[in-house]
Amino acid sequence: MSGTSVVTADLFEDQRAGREALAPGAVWLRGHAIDDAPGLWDGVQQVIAAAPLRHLITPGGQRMSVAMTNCGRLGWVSDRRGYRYETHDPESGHPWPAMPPAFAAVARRAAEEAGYAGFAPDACLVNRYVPRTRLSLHQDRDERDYAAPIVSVSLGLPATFLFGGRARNDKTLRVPLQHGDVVVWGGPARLYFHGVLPLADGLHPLVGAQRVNLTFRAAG
Ligand code: MD3
Ligand code: FE
Repeated sequence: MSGTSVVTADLFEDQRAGREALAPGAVWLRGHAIDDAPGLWDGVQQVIAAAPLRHLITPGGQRMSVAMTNCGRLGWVSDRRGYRYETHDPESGHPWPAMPPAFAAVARRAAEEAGYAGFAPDACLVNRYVPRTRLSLHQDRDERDYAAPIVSVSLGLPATFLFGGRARNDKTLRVPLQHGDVVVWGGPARLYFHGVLPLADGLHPLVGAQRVNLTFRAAG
């Protein structure tokens, strides 16, 4: 075998090693989007310029500590009336900004890698965490079809993700998500409870003192 082939084989092994099953249907692809991160980060700034990050209000009247915006045909919103997907940004009255082509490409490739060929997200929720921001345990149930997975991409500071089970009281697994990690949530895991612990202080060389998470959804 030539030296080049050996190197190629080793890289392949490493990539497979970066793949971990977290639960039935949930596949953690460590570092899968690391080379895409600068392009994704550019896209995030364009989206935020068109549809600024904002703190949504829960139906119970609480201000969410995570700041959010969306791109794609549909965007997730919350207010006193409930949780839902909308075609227009309620702050501006304009359609949500288009999904940058690089976003859809990364989501599609990751889904395919996890066994979901043909994933075509119509919504991308952008979540921004600064230190001490947390996301309490919840399920994602506002999408039309639970057969499609949700693909998440982490950028910036690391976070501890909590991954539970079908019931709110099920014990939770702690997953240290890092810049460039992608997780595909399909199958039974699609409806499992999950959340994010308060973000720790830090400074990321590309993203700064924050974490941005992209979740790609087939919502409509
Ligand atoms: C497991 N976001 O936006 S991404 C969310 O890091 C959300 O911002 C978190 O939970 C974040 O709803 C976690 C990982 C994730 C996203 C959706 C899931 C995990 C999931 C849906 C079902 C099961
Ligand atoms: Fe969620």
